[in-house]
Amino acid sequence: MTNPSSRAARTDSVPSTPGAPDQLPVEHLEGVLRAARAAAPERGDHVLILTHRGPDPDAIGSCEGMRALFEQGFGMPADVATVGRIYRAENQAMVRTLDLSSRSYDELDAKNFFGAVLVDTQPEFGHTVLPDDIPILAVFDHHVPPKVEGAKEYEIAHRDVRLGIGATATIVYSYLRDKGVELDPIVATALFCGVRYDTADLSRNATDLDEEAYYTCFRKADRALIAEIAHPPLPRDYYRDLARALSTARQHGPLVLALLGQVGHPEFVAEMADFFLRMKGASWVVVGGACEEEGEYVLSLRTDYAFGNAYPLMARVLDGQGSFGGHGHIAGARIKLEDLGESTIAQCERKLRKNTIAILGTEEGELPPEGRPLT
Ligand SMILES: [Mn+2]
Repeated sequence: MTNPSSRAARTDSVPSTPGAPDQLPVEHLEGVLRAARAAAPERGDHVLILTHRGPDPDAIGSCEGMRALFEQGFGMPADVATVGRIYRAENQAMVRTLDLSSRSYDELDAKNFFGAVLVDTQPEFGHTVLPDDIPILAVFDHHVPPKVEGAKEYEIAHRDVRLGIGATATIVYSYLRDKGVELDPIVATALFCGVRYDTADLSRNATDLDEEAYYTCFRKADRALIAEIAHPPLPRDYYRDLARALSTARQHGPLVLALLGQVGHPEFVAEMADFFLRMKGASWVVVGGACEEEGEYVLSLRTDYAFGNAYPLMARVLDGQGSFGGHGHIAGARIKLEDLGESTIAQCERKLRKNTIAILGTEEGELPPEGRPLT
């Protein structure tokens, strides 16, 4: 997740690393885990590693790095568990080509674990499922925590949230480095992909530590696997959805609007938003699609560097419907649908189109409401 406009401020911000001033974060973490293990002899000796729903490369890479830290650095068996399917071809390729093993969250037996850690997310975030009966001992993240009135605040013994850092994988890398764990090619590749995708190859939000993680991991990584992950085979459905996105999208002055009806998965909506924003003359983009598995209409909004904040625009597009979040030039939203019938989706899209065009109307003057096809 990125916010280019606040790069300078974020890069200079002081990391909130836990522990005493003369103690390395990894020493504090190890102490927390050992104490929790000793305090709960009736529980299993495994640590559970969790991340947000629909994990991205930074989340997946951070999980694998953590697993290496616990197993090789601390001698503690660790399991990674994920919630929700991984859809994007690049992310699936990462799991497949690196042969990463993660368990489905639903199949876990809680008593095997004396504690859990969260990477690339925080317990207060809505897109994160927390275990009922496993204590969360540590959190590693680089996102700004949400301010929700009256929301539960979690007491976490080791909370390492560094807003200045480009990727959680970078934070995890620093623990492995400080503990002296030798990175094998799989772990190095996983961490490299995390830093690479969250910082766009160090082009945004990248600190000196991100740079160190990126180059060190790259040197130890398997380059053939990196190439495979960057250019994975795409399913036939992908081309069908792409053709529809291209024919459905309309340009209204600086806006590209593409409401796609039903789509295969939510990641496709975000991917198309990024894709359309690259069009010359496009300053902001709204893409939406209904996802059967989620029973929701998913929206992605992007603005270019000069255009400004995505968040207030998304508020106007939704006009009170659904839930949304965002920062900088990126915003995402979800609207619960009663059913996924054609007419329900069409009605939802009519409203969204009207709200979006209304924003233009006030800023761009007279524009044809039907817009101009891209192709
Ligand atoms: Mn991240």
